[in-house]
Amino acid sequence: MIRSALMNVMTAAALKAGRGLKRDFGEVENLQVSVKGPGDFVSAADRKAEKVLHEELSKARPGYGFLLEESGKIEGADKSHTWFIDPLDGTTNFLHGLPIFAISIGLAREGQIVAGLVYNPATDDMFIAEKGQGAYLNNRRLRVAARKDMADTLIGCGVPHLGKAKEHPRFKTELSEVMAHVGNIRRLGAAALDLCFVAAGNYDGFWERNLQPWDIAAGIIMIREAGGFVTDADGGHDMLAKGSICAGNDAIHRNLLNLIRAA
Ligand code: 2AM
Ligand code: CA
Ligand code: CA
Ligand code: CA
Repeated sequence: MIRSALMNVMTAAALKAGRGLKRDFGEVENLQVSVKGPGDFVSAADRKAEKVLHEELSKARPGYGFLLEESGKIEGADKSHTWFIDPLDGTTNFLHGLPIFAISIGLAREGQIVAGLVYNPATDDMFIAEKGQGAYLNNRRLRVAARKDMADTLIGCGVPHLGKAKEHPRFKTELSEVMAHVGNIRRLGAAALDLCFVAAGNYDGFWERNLQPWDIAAGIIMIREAGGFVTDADGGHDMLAKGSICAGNDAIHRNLLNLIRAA
């Protein structure tokens, strides 16, 4: 695998921010935590990592715009490029000492996602993908799972948190519909990593609603470059705008989409 200049920039920024996250994860009990809303937390670790990512990527690619979870939108002179950044996806896991969290960096050019990186500093797993170049985990080429029979599958999902109480009834209906047809279900709590687990063939499929562009931009290109299918929960391609996602190989994606649409 030949890593592009762009991917070197993204990797260096993620490793630098990841060193800070690793340190903070080691003494998570001392971190300053604030509440954004019901079931919605942010810590000093999220903010520090975001600052490093913004600084490093601005230095390397001056003028590109940003959409950052904690700082929001930062316009750049270059209107054709936007970074979608989640400095810490899986904050709840992080704060509970669970090593299932990641930095997520997606890059869009003229509205198309062209590169993605998801890095878990706790496990040193680095997922990268570039348009037309494939998806990789630590230099190993990724391919979505080949299973076609729903009864054999392991399906990931997201559970709406306390602040999304209005979404609970719909989720419960979807969950019972999906549970009636698939082998088993998982909920790990870090959407960016969840999508990488589809790309790597760990999960056969995944669905979640109420996500933000920074949660999924990198994971979307990861799955496509691993030969998978990704749509929004209505079967269209407005994942970033709608915040819903359904993914898998050709057959599993289609079956899963039908189950949640019928729910
Ligand atoms: P976060 O840890 O970066 O906030 C898990 O289902 C996904 O939902 C994660 O990507 C998580 O991202 C996100 N998430 C968790 N709590 C959230 C909240 N209160 N609002 C929006 N997204 C949330
Ligand atoms: Ca958050
Ligand atoms: Ca997130
Ligand atoms: Ca986050």
